[in-house]
Amino acid sequence: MRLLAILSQLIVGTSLLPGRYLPLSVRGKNLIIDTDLFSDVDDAGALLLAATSPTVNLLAVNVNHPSSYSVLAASAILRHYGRGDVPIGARRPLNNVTFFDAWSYSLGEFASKVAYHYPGGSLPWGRAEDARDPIRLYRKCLSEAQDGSITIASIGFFENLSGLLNSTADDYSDLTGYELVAAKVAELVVMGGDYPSGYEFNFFGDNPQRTQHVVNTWPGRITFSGYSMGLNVSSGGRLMSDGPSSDPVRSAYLWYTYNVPRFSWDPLTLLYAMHGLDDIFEYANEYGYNQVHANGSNTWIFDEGSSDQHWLKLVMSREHAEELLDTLYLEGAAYGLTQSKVEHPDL
Ligand SMILES: *[C@@H]1O[C@H](CO)[C@@H](O)[C@H](O)[C@H]1NC(C)=O
Ligand SMILES: *[C@@H]1O[C@H](CO)[C@@H](O)[C@H](O)[C@H]1NC(C)=O
Ligand SMILES: *[C@@H]1O[C@H](CO)[C@@H](O)[C@H](O)[C@H]1NC(C)=O
Ligand SMILES: *[C@@H]1O[C@H](CO)[C@@H](O)[C@H](O)[C@H]1NC(C)=O
Ligand SMILES: CC(=O)N[C@H]1CO[C@H](CO)[C@@H](O)[C@@H]1O
Ligand SMILES: [Ca+2]
Repeated sequence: MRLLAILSQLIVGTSLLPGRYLPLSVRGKNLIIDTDLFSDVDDAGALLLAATSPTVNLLAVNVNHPSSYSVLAASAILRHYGRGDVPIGARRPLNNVTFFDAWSYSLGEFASKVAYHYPGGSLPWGRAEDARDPIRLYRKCLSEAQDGSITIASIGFFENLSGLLNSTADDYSDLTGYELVAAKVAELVVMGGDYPSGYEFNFFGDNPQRTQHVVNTWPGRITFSGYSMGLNVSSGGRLMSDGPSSDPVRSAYLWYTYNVPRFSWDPLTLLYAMHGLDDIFEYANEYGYNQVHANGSNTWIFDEGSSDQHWLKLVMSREHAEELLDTLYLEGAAYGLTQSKVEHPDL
């Protein structure tokens, strides 16, 4: 009954079926995600999109928040969508901190609950320390890939990426971190900052020096997804109301927002990282580059001599973007029902 209900939902939404947004050129795109998966649930939505996309080759997920629960939640979510094979790296030292919304008191905590209620995958409950070293994992994936073939989606902090840039030759590669990135990474897609200038949490909330290091010295193309764009698009409502009750990302949204659709910073960033501009986005600028200051604020420098950095803006209406994300979440959740090898609680 539940499946039938979902299927009829999807048929009603066919005008937005994701197939329409998948240019053949991006099939098999190699993607690595660097996520905090801690204070906001939008990382969970982003992981759902990437784990269930038929066109993405998800090579690794690195977690850039040191909570062990973030790491275990990543494992739980990947496993649910049949991607328990995707290696997970964790920033160290790990701690057992949980999110508490001491700012608005309206939001709940989801990472430890997802980790506890959906335990499993490569890092089951209590086994966060088994996660890989994120720098080693980056170096392994990059060294094994063809030149210019990797997209990295950064949807959190910059500790691991900064560490990657600073890394030196090892058994995976003779190249330094800068050389490896320059050779292998086609594009870094960053959720962070505001455009053309602003002061946003991912850039200042952890260690702005790391942000400066990564954004100001990255040797290659970067595309930014800014605060205002994600703030304009709310998603997750239909996943909460109509999604399967065994879905961990649906549960995460419910625990976090208590049924209120949530801003879509990370899911929009993943849409671009997976599909490019397509009919969804356009570049808001022709040239210039982003500069991050010591306090984590950012300013666009309109330098005509620089053209490999852009920030995104939506070309579809916000309503259309919301409907697209909600449809993709429901499709991903339906796919999860076919992939999950274990009984999950109906929460
Ligand atoms: C976190 O909790 C786990 C499981 O209870 C425990 O093994 C680990 O030592 C804790 N880590 C820290 C840093 O307290
Ligand atoms: C890497 O080196 C840069 C420049 O010395 C420094 O600013 C940055 O903090 C370092 N990153 C890490 C993760 O240690
Ligand atoms: C947010 O949406 C409104 C209404 O569609 C639009 O006018 C505005 O430009 C959008 N802002 C951004 C940053 O996308
Ligand atoms: C951060 O530093 C920059 C450059 O010094 C400055 O222009 C900006 O006003 C500062 N922003 C905040 C929020 O402190
Ligand atoms: C906090 C943390 O674990 N940071 C690490 C990120 O990666 C670099 C390179 O391995 C380490 O030096 C940092 O300690
Ligand atoms: Ca995030």
